[in-house]
Amino acid sequence: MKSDRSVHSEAGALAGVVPSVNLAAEPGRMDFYERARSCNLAPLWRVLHGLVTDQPAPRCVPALWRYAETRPYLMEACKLISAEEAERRVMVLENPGLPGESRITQSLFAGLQIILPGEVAPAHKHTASALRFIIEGHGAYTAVAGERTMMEPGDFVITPSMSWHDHGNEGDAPMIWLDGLDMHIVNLLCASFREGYPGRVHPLQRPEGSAAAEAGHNLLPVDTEYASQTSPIFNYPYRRTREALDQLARIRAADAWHAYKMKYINPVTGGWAMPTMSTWMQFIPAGFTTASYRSTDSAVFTVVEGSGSSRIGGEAFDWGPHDIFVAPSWVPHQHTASSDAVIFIYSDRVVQEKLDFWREHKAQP
Ligand code: 1HN
Repeated sequence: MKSDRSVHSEAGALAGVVPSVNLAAEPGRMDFYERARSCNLAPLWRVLHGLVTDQPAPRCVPALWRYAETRPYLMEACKLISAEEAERRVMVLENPGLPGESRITQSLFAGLQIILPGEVAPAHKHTASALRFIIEGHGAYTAVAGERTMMEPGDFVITPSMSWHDHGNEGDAPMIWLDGLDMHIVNLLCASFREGYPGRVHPLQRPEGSAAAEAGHNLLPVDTEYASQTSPIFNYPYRRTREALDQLARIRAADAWHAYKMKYINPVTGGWAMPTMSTWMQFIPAGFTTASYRSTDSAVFTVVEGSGSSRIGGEAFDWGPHDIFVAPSWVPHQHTASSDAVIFIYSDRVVQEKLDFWREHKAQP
């Protein structure tokens, strides 16, 4: 027979139980539950409403990483370990609601990578796709599937699933970027593979600029077949993104919820640039406050230019250039720009759309 205390703690663990379950009758069912457990059986009625929640119940919480606070840790890491020894010298942005899980949201990874002049991050490939959003520095390249691209602040660079990639810094200052990866989605589905390249770097197979020449001008070579679901453009340069937002802001009024927000697209399909992570760049003019918005995709925001503040749920976060913050699934958020602000955003929206899950709600301004 169970002690009173264990019966009480059992009842306490029943948060999420079906409301019609008579808790007073539960002690009389314990023997059945225990025998069932020995046969790897469990009663659904004790867990049902925790499994199927009325609305999103993210463990991920609103959070902000100030660049002034994170950058010194990146510099210190450089004194402790080389890019080569680390394979990738990355400090993981861990959501405070998900400590030790290498998650910035429940589905997404974020980290800040630093590479010093002369260093190489050796070639490897994996099932997970990666995006790089360049924060600081000049003169570093990434090579993807045999083609190099030089990275500049504000550039959005893609490493598709299972493509060889290495990075190198040929400049004279540290280079820092944000890495966004989908490995938690890959791992949920138990589909992860990884391989290291036998050499330090993968051989170059195409001249720099090939991808941009083929796919970067709203034109595609007539007979090329594109089998991948990832955009053939693997560097979306900031200069052109910024110009696009500038032009949009000249010809139309700001949207109440998004101000000016443009999505990065795959020119082959017109859809999102990556199959597992949606990406956008947003421009919020000085003095503008966006109306409260929520959607089922948790999103990661990286400030490129300007400063302002965001309300995310009940919390307020002030931000400036290179700060990174998170709005969890279904938590209402709104932004106020105190100077012209440009923000890079990524989320798992594209996955949710493909699975018919995605929802949004726009509060009336
Ligand atoms: C990775 O391969 C890179 O290639 C960066 O630069 C960050 C985080 C987790 C797993 C693999 C890169 C990563 C990563």
